[in-house]
Amino acid sequence: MTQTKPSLVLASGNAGKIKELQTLLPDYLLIPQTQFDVPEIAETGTTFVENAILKARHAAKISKLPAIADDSGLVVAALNDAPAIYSARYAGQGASDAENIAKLLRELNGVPFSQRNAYFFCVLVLMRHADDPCPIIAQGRWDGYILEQPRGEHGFGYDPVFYVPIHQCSAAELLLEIKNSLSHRGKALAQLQRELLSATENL
Ligand code: ITT
Repeated sequence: MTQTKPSLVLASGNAGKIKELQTLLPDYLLIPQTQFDVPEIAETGTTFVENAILKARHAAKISKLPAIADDSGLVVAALNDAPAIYSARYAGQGASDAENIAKLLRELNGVPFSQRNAYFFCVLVLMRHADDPCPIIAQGRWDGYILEQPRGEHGFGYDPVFYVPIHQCSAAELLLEIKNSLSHRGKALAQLQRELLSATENL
């Protein structure tokens, strides 16, 4: 007998995230929010968790299905923790990954490698419905350093300048499976999945 997978709306317009989350959650049917004509919502929060809740609630409200959102970014110590929640729009609204990377490298110009430590942070929020008073919230962190030049072709966002010490390469030089096994998103997903096991029956 074939069992249908539970559906979750994925409240993201970022193709890189969608690909990683689909690989990480094979037991769920993840439906990108564009299929429900969910427009992007302004990310007006000041923390990752606030923005993730805003996005999940918005997608659940319009689709009338459970929704999962990812708010994530890069936190750089030498830049007083910027760009963080502004990572996607660091070089301005609608900036490309290349423009954001170029700005990051300009801001870090002259900073020695030992002071270029940084981490990616990811908050995942699952809301069973738009008025869910108890959303499932999970988070993960991935530590590394910011390189002086981009390297590698995989991944998205700041991956080409994020140095991964244990593999001695950039995140964009890692295969998707390896990145997922180490990353902020992979760790947040593992935490979320533990919670989901018990929550699924309530979906
Ligand atoms: P959605 O809100 O539609 O999901 P977004 O790209 O605007 O897409 P965020 O506001 O959460 O999402 O911004 C996340 C940014 O942080 C993303 O655009 C990248 O620049 C960066 N980022 C997050 N995770 C990353 C990763 O795994 N690798 C590289 N960069 C990442």
